[in-house]
Amino acid sequence: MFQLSPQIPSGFRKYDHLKTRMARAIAEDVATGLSASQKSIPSKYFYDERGSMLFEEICRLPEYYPARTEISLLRQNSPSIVRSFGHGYLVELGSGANWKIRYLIDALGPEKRSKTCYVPVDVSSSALEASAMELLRMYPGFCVQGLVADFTTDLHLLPDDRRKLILFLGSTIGNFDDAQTELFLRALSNTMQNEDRFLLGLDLVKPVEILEAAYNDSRQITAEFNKNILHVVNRELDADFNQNDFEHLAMYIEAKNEIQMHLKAVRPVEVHIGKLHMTVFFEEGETILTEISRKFTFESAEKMLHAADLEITDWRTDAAGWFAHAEIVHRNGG
Ligand code: SAH
Ligand code: AVI
Repeated sequence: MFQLSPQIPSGFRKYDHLKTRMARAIAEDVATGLSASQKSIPSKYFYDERGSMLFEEICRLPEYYPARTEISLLRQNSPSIVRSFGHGYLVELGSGANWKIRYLIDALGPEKRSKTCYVPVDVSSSALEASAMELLRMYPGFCVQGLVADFTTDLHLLPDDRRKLILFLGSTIGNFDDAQTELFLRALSNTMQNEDRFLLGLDLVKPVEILEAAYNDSRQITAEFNKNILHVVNRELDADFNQNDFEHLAMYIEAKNEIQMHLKAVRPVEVHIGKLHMTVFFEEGETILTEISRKFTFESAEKMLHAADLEITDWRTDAAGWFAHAEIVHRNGG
């Protein structure tokens, strides 16, 4: 991947690692997911241009507390996070609209900013490019090196010629199941040098009414977001899903500490997926699992991180204890 020359370049560069691989990946993932007894489609396919915009709208909803709660944490704590980082690479995994990084870039101040390069990593090339341009309008001359890549498989592409602060915000780690979490944290841990830092945003366990309202908003934007995955499959794989055949379902499974989002068939449905030469049948009431969103406690976070040789050095929550930022080092470093 890119490494910086002694002179930090200003402006935007993009490295697209997915260009040729995405079409094959979605075909394989959808074929596997829709052949299982609990049908599923991976949540990373929400985020085409429309899906990324719908997610931004979700972040502005009154019911979706994670976004504003995390922003309040960043507003308060960015100066101290930046003090312990210094300068180097600010790597943001699943960077989306880049709203949150601005608090850290502001906290860097002009001198450290001139020695820092922002590396947004996202599957959504459109979101990555649009938000990089917006960032450069706000911070002319800043260095932004975007990486279009899948953070579940491509962390080896991260640069390693300077100190890194790796950010994984929004509790996106909650969208992984156990096996994906383990693989992801192990790969991340392997990319971390002694002096690197990892800032992880985690949505915490809380009363079920608050959690379920966040995924069942009154304007039904989350329902639109959920159904957008059917548009993506129709477009990418020449399928004929009809949105009206499915309804949005989101519920908290207390035994697993996770929200599950499904699309439920409201009648018997037959779908043809042209590029897969596949026909899929749904009984009335049958669902497609589109996302899990796990909720954490300090103990569960510490356990998953320890398993990957990662150590929490700071744990900050808002006053209500709804959302946390864990600052993390490699256990052999720190
Ligand atoms: N970090 C932002 C956005 C969270 S939404 C925030 O906190 O508001 C999740 C983001 O991760 C989206 O931008 C989506 O495109 C990206 N994403 C989802 N799965 C991904 C994957 N496997 N690899 C890279 N990016 C992914
Ligand atoms: C990106 N991710 C952490 C969000 C979440 O809350 O799990 C995605 C989302 N799904 C529905 N609303 C928001």
